[in-house]
Amino acid sequence: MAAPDPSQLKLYQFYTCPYCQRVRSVIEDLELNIEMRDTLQDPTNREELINGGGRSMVPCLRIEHDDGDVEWMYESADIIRYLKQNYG
Ligand SMILES: N[C@@H](CCC(=O)N[C@@H](CS)C(=O)NCC(=O)O)C(=O)O
Repeated sequence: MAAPDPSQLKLYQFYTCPYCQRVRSVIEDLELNIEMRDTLQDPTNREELINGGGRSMVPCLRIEHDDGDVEWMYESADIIRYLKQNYG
């Protein structure tokens, strides 16, 4: 499946989480414009994450594929690999 446009990606995260920092740093390096959804500052984002992905753990990358399918990717290492492979 082709990688979606970065506007179709949302990163659920919060500022002080070290795993989130690693992912944000790669996003910065790749100069990707990805919407950040802070789960500590905005409880609505946390609810969305739990309802959609099944867990409150961050980071989590919400990927909306071109066919409308939504994927919730947990684990910083998996997210970093996905970003580098598809947008690097
Ligand atoms: N193995 C995970 C660890 C992520 C993790 O431990 N995140 C913490 C914040 S730093 C968390 O979300 N804890 C709360 C929870 O699991 O609901 C990764 O590399 O992404």
